[in-house]
Amino acid sequence: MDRPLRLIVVIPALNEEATIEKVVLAVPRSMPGVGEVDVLVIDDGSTDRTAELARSAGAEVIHHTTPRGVGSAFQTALHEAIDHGADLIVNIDADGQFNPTDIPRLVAPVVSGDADFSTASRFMDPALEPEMPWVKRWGNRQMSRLISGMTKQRFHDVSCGMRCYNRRAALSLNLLGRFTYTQEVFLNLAYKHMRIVEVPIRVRGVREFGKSRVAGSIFKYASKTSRIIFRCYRDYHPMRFFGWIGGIFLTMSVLTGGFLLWHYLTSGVLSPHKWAGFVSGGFAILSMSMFFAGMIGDMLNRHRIYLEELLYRQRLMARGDRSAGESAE
Ligand SMILES: Nc1nc2c(ncn2[C@@H]2O[C@H](COP(=O)(O)OP(=O)(O)OP(=O)(O)O)[C@@H](O)[C@H]2O)c(=O)[nH]1
Ligand SMILES: [Mg+2]
Repeated sequence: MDRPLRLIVVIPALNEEATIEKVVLAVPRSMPGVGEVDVLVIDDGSTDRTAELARSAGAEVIHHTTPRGVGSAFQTALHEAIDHGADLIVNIDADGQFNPTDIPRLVAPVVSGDADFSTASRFMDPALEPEMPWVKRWGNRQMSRLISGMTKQRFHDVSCGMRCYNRRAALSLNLLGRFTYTQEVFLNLAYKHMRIVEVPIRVRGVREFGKSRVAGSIFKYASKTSRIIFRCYRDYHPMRFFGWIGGIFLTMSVLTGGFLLWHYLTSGVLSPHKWAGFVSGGFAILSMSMFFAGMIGDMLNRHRIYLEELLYRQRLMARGDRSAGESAE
């Protein structure tokens, strides 16, 4: 870039008056490779003094009249930061779990051009693993395993709310999850072959004040995030997604059909297991319909790629960026 990079730090916040001021004030205003630093707080209908304290600490505040979820808040933050001309976007939480003075370490691999996206990692370096309830630690590990399997890349922490995006990564993100964004971002960027780097950073495992706004109920968190993750996986890899389900149905059909065939070959009659023939046929039909769903999904996926490319170029044009040549995927 022939001009200093502009960094915008975005902070989604819901009733965080106890910590928001300290977090905004602690954001370093200069760091290597960065010219300007601004802070943007996305206040999701907080009923306490979050917005007022954020503003008095020097942040710009964007309001959602009613809570829409941290996923929606992050989407607003992303679009606002792009419209504000950000070259780099960092997101951190408002509850003080992340130390803003770690931002220079987080952005370094992106500023140097080694990565399009970097995330703070609580589990990459065992020496930095934070104290947290075992179920949360286990849950985080399962999420990392799932996303690593879906992207065929090894990740240690896919649920941490402290990340940095370069312009290409930010402009190519198209997120749909309202409840949260953390894992969907990984899938979105990994499927677009963005260079992803984890930076081991010490994070406070349990928030200092109040109860979690996102992970209050582990079951609610698990079910809502799984829905976001599997819908994203389905859209990017429909043949794999429906292929898996179709394969399970086909196995059931072969097993029940095989049982009936074995019974017939050993006894010379179909009774009393004619039911296995109907069940096998039913599973075969389900399996075929899954394969057709996969084919249709694959056709839609091609349109998704065209659309995302269009969106990417439209966002570049809107910014008056000369580098319209580069593509999102
Ligand atoms: N704008 C907005 N921000 C939210 C919402 N829910 C949570 N947040 C913010 O998102 C960040 C992460 O939420 P947390 O509740 O800390 O979630 P967590 O870190 O997974 O859970 P803890 O470890 O218990 O803190 C915090 O800054 C919250 O204020 C929401 O609905 N809207
Ligand atoms: Mg938190």
